[in-house]
Amino acid sequence: MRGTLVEKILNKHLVEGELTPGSPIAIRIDQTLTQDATGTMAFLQFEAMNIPRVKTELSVSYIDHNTLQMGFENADDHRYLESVADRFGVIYSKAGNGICHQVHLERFGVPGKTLLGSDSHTPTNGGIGMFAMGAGGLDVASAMAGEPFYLTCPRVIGVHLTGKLPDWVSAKDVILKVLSILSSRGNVGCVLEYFGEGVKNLTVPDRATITNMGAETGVTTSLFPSDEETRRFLKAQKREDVFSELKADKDAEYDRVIEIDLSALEPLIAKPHNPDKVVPVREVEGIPVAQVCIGSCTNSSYRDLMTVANILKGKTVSKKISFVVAPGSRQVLQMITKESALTDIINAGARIMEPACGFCIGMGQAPPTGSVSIRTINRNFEGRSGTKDAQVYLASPETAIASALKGKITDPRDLNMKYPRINYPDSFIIDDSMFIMPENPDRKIERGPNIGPPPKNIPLPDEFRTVVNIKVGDKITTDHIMPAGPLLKYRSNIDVYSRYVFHYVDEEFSDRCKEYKKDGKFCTIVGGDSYGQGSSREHAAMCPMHLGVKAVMALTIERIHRGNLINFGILPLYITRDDYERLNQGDILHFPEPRDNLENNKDIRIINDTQGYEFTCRYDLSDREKEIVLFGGLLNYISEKKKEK
Ligand code: MIC
Ligand code: SF4
Repeated sequence: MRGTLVEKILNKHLVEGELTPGSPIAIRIDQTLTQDATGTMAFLQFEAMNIPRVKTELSVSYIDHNTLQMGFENADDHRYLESVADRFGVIYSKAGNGICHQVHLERFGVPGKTLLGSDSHTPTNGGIGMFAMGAGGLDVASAMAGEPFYLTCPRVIGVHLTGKLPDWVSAKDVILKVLSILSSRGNVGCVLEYFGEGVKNLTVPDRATITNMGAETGVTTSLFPSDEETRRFLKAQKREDVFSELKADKDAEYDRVIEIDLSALEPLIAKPHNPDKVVPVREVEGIPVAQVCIGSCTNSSYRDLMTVANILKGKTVSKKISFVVAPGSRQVLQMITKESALTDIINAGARIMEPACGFCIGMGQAPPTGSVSIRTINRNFEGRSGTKDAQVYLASPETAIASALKGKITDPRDLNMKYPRINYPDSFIIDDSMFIMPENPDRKIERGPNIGPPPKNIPLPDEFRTVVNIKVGDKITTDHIMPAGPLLKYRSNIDVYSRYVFHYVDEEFSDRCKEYKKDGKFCTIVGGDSYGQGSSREHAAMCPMHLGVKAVMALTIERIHRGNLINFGILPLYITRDDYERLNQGDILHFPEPRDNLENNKDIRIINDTQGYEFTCRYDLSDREKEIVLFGGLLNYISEKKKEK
């Protein structure tokens, strides 16, 4: 990693360890962001840490995921978050102000700083050269408490960009190309660093689309250099003062280099149900479409919506489709209103949503049964849209809009019109009136009846028995483990939310956990390759923990989810394909000496009581992570460490 931008930023923030790829390090966190769906629990955990004021340079609490307020629960969460932000010194971004990543890029991101967010798409701010990572809420809470963030020193994959994007091909196609090369698994512990002549031909919003969806490859983060283009963007946001130039050395050493010639790209699309099922649009053109949704933190910038508006001007979309547009931020909405582009979009037949995550997280706009939906979002996991058998495709705004006009999947180059190449103006509308600045350290914290305390765990027992409660296949996402959509309102009520663990995979999972608990047994989850892909939601670990899950055994486990398992005292264990094949749902597994195994660096010994054989599981825990698991999770660890001081 010598000479890379990653090395330079990490060097400035390193507080523990050495910058040797693969080894554990700790870095100082300058900024944090939280959003309502993960933030409520993060702040409840922050409260449990008894720290009077956040210790970061800047922390922002966004309301963007669940803004529908179908009932009091959600509105109570917002009120809680507003009061807690005021009390602890956090900026509060009201519902309607926009999606956290887009707004953060516009108003707060700073090149060269570190950002930790309780959302997996936090790397969006890598578009202006931040080292921005997603993590579980508890990790973000401890960063707000001034603790460093622990991670594995990454390997740096260089993405060498040359050329210039042709007409009708845009940033989404670049990241889809990257996904087609790297796939959505096997990239844990890497960072994507973009460099080369082609970089200057991409604007900051383009770069942010690329770093945003880099999350789908499973890397720790993605980042671009900070250059004159970055300065121009910050200047247009009236924030030129935070600009600094950042770039890798000419002879920087990358672990691997991926070559992408922007000029040679064509419109691409990801087929259901994974973002890495990428094919040229040409390969699937003609498939009838029921819905087209433009929005999400990936593609909802001024450029994206102006492109859409310019293509639509004077036209109407196909009568057969439902056409939905959600701007990424209030600034984007204000800009497209000012320039009358919003009128063009409305005239074309759009349903305009407020600037929020909305349909991206299954909050509304579920497509009809078995239908095809083309979306500019970043994830098309099965069922995430709210319709189990919907066929969701991911594409650029250009491809989405061409498909909306024709009512079928269409390569935008077939629109036979001049490509509207959009740039942003010298200055955006700056209106920060929907931020609430923290003022009152004595503010009373307001809690609604749906807000429960964070669940507690016991230290890892000396010996225990678990039942294999579920055995799932490869690429199980956190959406499978802990569904969102209308259930988001239970994010601060763990007892209720836990009833829905694996709900759409195996409805009886949580009932069985409860039965086993009565019998004095814990549970194990057996997973395949790339277990825990996707969202940073710590509920995918916290709720299983609450139900008595003590171990996850999988072929591989994705980074953020692995961190969350550790934070909640669940053993993240690795098994071989043979072990995986041999284990059955219902098997009783005896852990005769797990503490002793961890303390003595030995593989975890397990006896399969049901089938009568013994096997061992590997793990890759640092000394600190072992201690956390032994204590039963990060909250217990922090309070024990405090006692020791
Ligand atoms: C997502 O895109 O899956 C989410 C919803 O933004 C999640 C966070 C959450 O589950 O609250 C993420 O990406 O981390
Ligand atoms: Fe929101 Fe979707 Fe972005 Fe997640 S991916 S932050 S749900 S817009």
